[in-house]
Amino acid sequence: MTEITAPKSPVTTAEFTEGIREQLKYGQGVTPEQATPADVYVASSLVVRHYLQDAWFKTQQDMVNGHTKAVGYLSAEFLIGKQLRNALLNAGMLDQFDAAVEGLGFDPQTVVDSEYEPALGNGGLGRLAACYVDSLASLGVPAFGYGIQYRYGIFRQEFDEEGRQIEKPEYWLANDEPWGHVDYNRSQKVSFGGDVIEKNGKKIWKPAWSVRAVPVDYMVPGYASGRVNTLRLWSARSYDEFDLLTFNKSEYLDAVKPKVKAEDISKILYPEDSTPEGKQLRLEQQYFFVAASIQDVIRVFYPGQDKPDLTTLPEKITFQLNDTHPVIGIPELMRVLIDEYDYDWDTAWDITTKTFNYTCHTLLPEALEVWPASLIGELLPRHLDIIKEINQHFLDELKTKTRDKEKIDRMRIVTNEENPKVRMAYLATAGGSHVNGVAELHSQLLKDVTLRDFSDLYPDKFTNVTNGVTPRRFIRLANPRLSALITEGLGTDKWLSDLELLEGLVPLAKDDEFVKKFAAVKQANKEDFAAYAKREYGFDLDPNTMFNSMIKRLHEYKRQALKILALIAKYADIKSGKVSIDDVQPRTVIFGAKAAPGYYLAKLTIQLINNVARVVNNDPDIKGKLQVYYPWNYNVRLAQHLIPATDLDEQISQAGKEASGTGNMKFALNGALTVGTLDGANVEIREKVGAENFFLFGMTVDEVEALYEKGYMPAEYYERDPRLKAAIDMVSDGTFSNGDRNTYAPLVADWLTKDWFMTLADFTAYSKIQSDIEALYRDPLEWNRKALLNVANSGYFSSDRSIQDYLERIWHTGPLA
Ligand code: DL6
Repeated sequence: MTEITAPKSPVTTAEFTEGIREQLKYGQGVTPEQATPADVYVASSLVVRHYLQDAWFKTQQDMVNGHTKAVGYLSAEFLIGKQLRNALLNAGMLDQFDAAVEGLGFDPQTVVDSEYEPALGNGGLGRLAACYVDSLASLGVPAFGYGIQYRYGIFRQEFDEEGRQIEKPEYWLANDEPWGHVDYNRSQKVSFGGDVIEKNGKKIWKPAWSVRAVPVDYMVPGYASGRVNTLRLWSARSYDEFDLLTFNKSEYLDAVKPKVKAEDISKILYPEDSTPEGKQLRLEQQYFFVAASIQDVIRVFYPGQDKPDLTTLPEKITFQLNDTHPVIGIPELMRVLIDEYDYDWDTAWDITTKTFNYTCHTLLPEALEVWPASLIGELLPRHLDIIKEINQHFLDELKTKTRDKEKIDRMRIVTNEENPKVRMAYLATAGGSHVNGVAELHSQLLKDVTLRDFSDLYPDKFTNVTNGVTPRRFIRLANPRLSALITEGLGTDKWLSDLELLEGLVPLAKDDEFVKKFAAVKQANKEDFAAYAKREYGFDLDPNTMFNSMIKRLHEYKRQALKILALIAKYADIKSGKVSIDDVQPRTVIFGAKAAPGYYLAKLTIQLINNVARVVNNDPDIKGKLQVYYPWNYNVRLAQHLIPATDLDEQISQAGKEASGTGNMKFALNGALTVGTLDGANVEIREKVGAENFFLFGMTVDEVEALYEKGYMPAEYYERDPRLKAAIDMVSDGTFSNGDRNTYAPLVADWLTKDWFMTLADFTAYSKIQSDIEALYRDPLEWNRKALLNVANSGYFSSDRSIQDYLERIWHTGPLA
């Protein structure tokens, strides 16, 4: 008998129906007959909120009145994805919703699809934050996610006639947004600019301007935990609707300028990912949300107290800094403690270092934020003072730990140069209790390379927490067929909150009948995806081909170029007759990726992929055996459709560059096989699923380093491998640019002369592994057996496990009693 442990629903179908009717009537002002699916979506969301309200109150009360330290997850990005279905699942109301909506004459899927996706993140880092708030609530750990409610999320990607990326604003708040509760009565004041004066030996900051930080609260219901946490996203509002003095001079437009400037702070998410960014507005955003969050925590945990005992702060909350973006929180907490609550330096530093921890999400040195001290001084003059003082104290401490002057100099938080800079990763490492990387390999490289001096002198600060993903959204919601089969195989659905139970599927990989059922699930998902791609993009995918996906940000280190060059080489093989078309294993390659708007080579790669797709898909010689599709505007929704339908996943970054990856985990959990390098979490995935169930290729971190050391000459690889040469020549000769030889010249020049991420050096190995992949795919039973073993052995990659690791290694707290 199958044990179903789904969360107990707080509502009956009749109550849900009545709730929708009420909301339609009093909220939307329409009758059920007049209502559109979008109206029903809004009404249903409000019904869900209504039934979560008591659990939300109780969670907050227990958090404030109890003795369990809370977690404050500070993140500039929360890529939460659509809310309704996820909230219904976690709160146990899915069936009631479906029945109620159908009863009112609507299709539940159409209603759910009416939700506009909040795209408040660039990629992995923001999506991880969303998985973590889900897991925190599901484990019953009291927590706040703190971030920004950007009015414009990551841009909407379109392609023009030439296949180039066009960026369009993503105004996701243009429609009703029923999830965010705007709480004007709990706003906070955040100030900027001005001067620091000294009075009676005390420094006093006289800011020049302020904005009002208004919290917009999103409920985060845990799966079957009965707990509802809060994601508090700050929205910037102006205090000065009008500057009346200016207005009286009849300069109307100037009069609204202060409002516009203040509100600009939460207007737009920076569309950068792993690229340096030095804009003032970004620093304003960072300070804006952390300053508001710190004040908010004091309000929540020390209500109504003029002189709270903030030495107890580290017992109330632990702040996790999600990358360097919120690191300005360290000097801010120091400022609050010293300037506003009169603590001395040492006490303030003790509180601060016990309260903060830092997660690093990159290995690219250029992605570690470094701010010009002058900019910080202009915007936050008191903070610059404090940072300089932290730097001085830190240097003094280092002198007690080492005599190596060069090392001490290398570790400066504020650099010693004419125009000094503040290294935010160093500030975070010095100012927090723990530093973690996001996969074993990444954490090791952080210690050995990026933060080596720090790990030498402070080895105990460093730890690892391998990333994870929530099985609720990425298996149960994205892949209902597989979920049902897992539950059938295990005889329980408890795996949704204890993912390591998937191991129970291992013996079933020997059962051909079960493997065939598993194969049937994949096939049905592929057919669904083909229908979705037709509907949404007009693509004609053949579900009887291998679906091979590469979805992630477009970045040179991730090496979409390797994939497209291998594809071109295959095309050239067929065209030249080197490979008979009858021997070609039919394959559909699907890309999904946005490039930062200013990232020229990445955007040129997008153009190339689109044009390879155009040429290959329309070439009658190929007879549909090789198809390339690039659905635009890759987002969480597309991921949820594509991942369950994928046979082969690409994780082919240069070893030592991808911090972790989380797509790799989602694919393995949905029964795709991975072709990948020994990079990021691939290393652990391969260990868990078994080397024989993973297609490994390419140089290792050590080999990459050795080649850099020796002097890398990409042109040698071009000359050495005729298939690579043929592929690059086709890019140069205008095959994919209507005969124009200039279009891709910068890309080709980069490959042949620079190729920093060694795409060319790994090409031959990557091409070779393709024959193993194709040979296995020709044996569906064996392929699916291995794919099933991927599912069975990937339970470790649940974000619930990651959160358990954070609780034990870093936060030292747990669930509410
Ligand atoms: O940790 C989440 C995610 C990792 O899975 C990716 O490997 C990593 O590239 C990404 N990092 C960033 C940081 N960019 N910056 N700065 O997005 O984090």
